[in-house]
This record gives sequence, structure tokens and C-alpha cells, in this order.
Amino acid sequence: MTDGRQDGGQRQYGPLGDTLVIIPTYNEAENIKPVVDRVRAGVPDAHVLVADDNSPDGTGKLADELAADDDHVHVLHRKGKEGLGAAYLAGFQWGIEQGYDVLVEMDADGSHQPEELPRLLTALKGADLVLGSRWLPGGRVVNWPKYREVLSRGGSTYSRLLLDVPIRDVTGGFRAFRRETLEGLGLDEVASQGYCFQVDLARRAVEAGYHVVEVPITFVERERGDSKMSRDIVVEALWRVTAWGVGSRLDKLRGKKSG
Ligand SMILES: Nc1nc2c(ncn2[C@@H]2O[C@H](COP(=O)(O)OP(=O)(O)OP(=O)(O)O)[C@@H](O)[C@H]2O)c(=O)[nH]1
Ligand SMILES: [Mg+2]
Repeated sequence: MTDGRQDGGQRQYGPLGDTLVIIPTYNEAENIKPVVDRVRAGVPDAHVLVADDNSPDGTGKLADELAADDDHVHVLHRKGKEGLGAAYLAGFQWGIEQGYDVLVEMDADGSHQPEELPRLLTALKGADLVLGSRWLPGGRVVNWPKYREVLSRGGSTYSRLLLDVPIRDVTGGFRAFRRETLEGLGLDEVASQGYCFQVDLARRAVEAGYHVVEVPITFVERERGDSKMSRDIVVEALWRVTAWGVGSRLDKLRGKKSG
């Protein structure tokens, strides 16, 4: 579905305002400068926040150097590796406190192309949340081994069916939120860390009735640095998604019985 509209598109949206692109990093020394440069070129008005978990390879220091030369670049230094979810939650909080109106999630490794950001932001003019999607017509992945594609498509399909969310790419991490949307998701209760952090935010947005729109993106496999994907991340996603799905089905059944 290209458009997860909940409301027939009747709602009026205000202008987008100030944008913050949040890039979580753990050992991305080879990638950080190229990606920040590409964001600055692709969306020159936007600010960038690098949320670094004290990367042993010195990514945080490199980010500080970029910030020293450019008042649109900021760095959030975190004490140690706590996972993607925690880094984003801290980045969102920082951005909301600083008064940004739009908060964007983007990986550091070049998989999400900054040149596609204007398309996501244009779509956000008529939406509460925009998801970059690999699995819509027009979306694609470049240089991914087959097993990654199977895992990702399978994870999205499993989540979509179990959680009843009309979203093709529910694990993706290239997204643009209006601040009000983030404020309505109950972020204080989010405990998920890896891919399921993305599933968690998407399902919360759908459940809260937000207008979620997917736009096709070209996702490019990282060329430099190491993946942080692990078996633990996949296992976490599987058990949390299953628990959410079973929990909400039981709630519905209980609701039917008592009503
Ligand atoms: N701050 C922070 N960033 C993280 C952590 N884990 C991953 N990241 C960042 O989150 C983004 C996505 O991580 P990746 O390792 O690329 O994960 P992936 O895209 O699933 O895996 P690949 O496809 O193999 O690249 C990258 O920018 C990472 O540096 C973490 O614990 N803390
Ligand atoms: Mg990656």
C-alpha cells in the first residue's frame, strides 16, 4: 500500500518547519563524514544530529570536528553502546527540546540515501509520518545478499499480518516524523532496541490513528564498516512482535466477550 491513510486525506497540515536529521552511530568512522556531507548538500536547511554511543573507532571525535566547522551539525555523545532504539530516543528528546518540528531517522552507512530526503519531506507535508519503503513498487535494494532480503521481507510480512499494520516495509529505518506524531506515540514506554524499535514506532503510529505514508526508496548495502546486525537483534524482534500480536489479539477477544 503506498498510502496508509486513516482519514481519507481530509486533514489539513501545517508547514513543516525546522528539520533535524538524526544519525545514530557505532563505529562508523569511515562513513560519518561522507554521510553528513551528503545530508548537508541534499537538504541544506536541515540540521544534523549524530547520536554516537562512544564508538571505540573515534566516530564521535570525527563528528565533533564536523560540528566545529558547521553550525548545522550537532553531536550527542552517549556513554556506551545501548542499541539503536535508545540512541534514537535520546536523539528525539534532544531534538524536541531544541524545538525542531520534523525529526528524521537515517542510518550512517550509506544505505539510506540523503538525496532521497527531499522526497520524504515533501510527502510529510500531507502526512503525520513518512516511511521510506524498500518493498513498494519503485523501491529496491542494491547489493543485498538474498538471505538479507528474505529476512527483511519476511520480517515485514510477519509483522504486517500479526500486528494488522498496513505497511509494506515495517522494519525500515529511513523515516520522517512530525514532532507532534512522536509526542503522541508514548515514547516513554518504548523498550525495544534493534529492528523491532522501528516496528514498535510504526505500530504505535497506526494504533494512534496517525496518517502514515510510505514512499519508495533505493536502499544500498553498506560498502564500508561493519554491520551491527546480530542474532540477538533478530531474536528480540521475533519475540517482541509475536508478544505484541498475541497480546492485542487476546485484548480484542476479551473485549468481545465482555462487550
Ligand atoms: N548510537 C548507536 N548506533 C547504532 C547502534 N547499533 C547500530 N547503530 C547505527 O544504526 C545504523 C544501522 O546499523 P547497521 O549496522 O547499519 O544495521 P543494519 O543496517 O541493520 O545492518 P547492515 O545492513 O549490515 O548495514 C548505523 O548508522 C549504525 O551505526 C548502537 O548501539 N548505538
Ligand atoms: Mg546498515
